[in-house]
Amino acid sequence: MNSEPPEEPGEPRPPAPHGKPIGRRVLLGTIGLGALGVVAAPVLQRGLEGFLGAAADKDPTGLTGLLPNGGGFRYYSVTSSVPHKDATDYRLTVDGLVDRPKTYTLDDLRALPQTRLVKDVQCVTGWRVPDTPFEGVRLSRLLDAAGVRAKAGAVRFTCFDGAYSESLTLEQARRSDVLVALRMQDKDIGHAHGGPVRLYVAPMYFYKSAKWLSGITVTEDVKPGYWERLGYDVDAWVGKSNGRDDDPTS
Ligand SMILES: Nc1nc2c(c(=O)[nH]1)N[C@H]1C(S)=C(S)[C@@H](COP(=O)(O)O)O[C@H]1N2
Ligand SMILES: [Mo]
Repeated sequence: MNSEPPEEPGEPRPPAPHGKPIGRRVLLGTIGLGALGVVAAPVLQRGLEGFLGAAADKDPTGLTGLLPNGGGFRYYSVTSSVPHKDATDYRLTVDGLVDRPKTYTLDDLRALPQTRLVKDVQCVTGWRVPDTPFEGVRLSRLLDAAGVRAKAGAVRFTCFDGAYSESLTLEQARRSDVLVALRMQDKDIGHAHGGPVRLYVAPMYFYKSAKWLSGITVTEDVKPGYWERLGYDVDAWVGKSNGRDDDPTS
């Protein structure tokens, strides 16, 4: 599996990690037929493809991404409701193939050195928010503190919405532009944007940036996340993964 973006945009994209990549339109058709059973309902209500993906389809220019709709961001949640957590009850657990599993409170995370990144946010359906500041703790710092074991190869992320998950290879997870983010747009991350803590994977499509982050588990191999089981790339490099080919708005 590639852990760095291909050098040239014209290079063949990396294969999906498990099986053949599914094009977005094929995926939409599949969901439309209800063939995905249990996942279809939440996807149709709130999900990337069912709701906003369909909106993006009606806007092949991608210009809706530039409209003043809450600073350009669109709200996504694959669940219809998500509990609210704050400094009193938020917890982030780091476990799996590590020597020192640990549970952090929000204050624990705030006390660690914070890194600020200002990059573009890019959703796979085409909308983009340029120059968005994110601040938080480098994921690599939390991994180093936990002591990743030699046989580990990947990291799995889970969320307190109870449904979403994401994955990175260990090499991707250790990049300096991957944050456990506490702040976005120079504010504490609010509930709608996945607060109090979300992942921020700057070089990849925004679906990698899991909201309402509650678990970081070091694993041997990549466990495909929510959208990845529906055909999206684990290696979701902006402009160089399967979002691009299928999406006229990106
Ligand atoms: N827990 C969770 N994280 C998630 C999602 C989600 O549905 N649930 N959607 C992803 C997608 S597809 C996008 S584009 C961004 C949207 O973030 P926003 O709601 O802050 O704009 O969150 C990503 N992280
Ligand atoms: Mo997205």
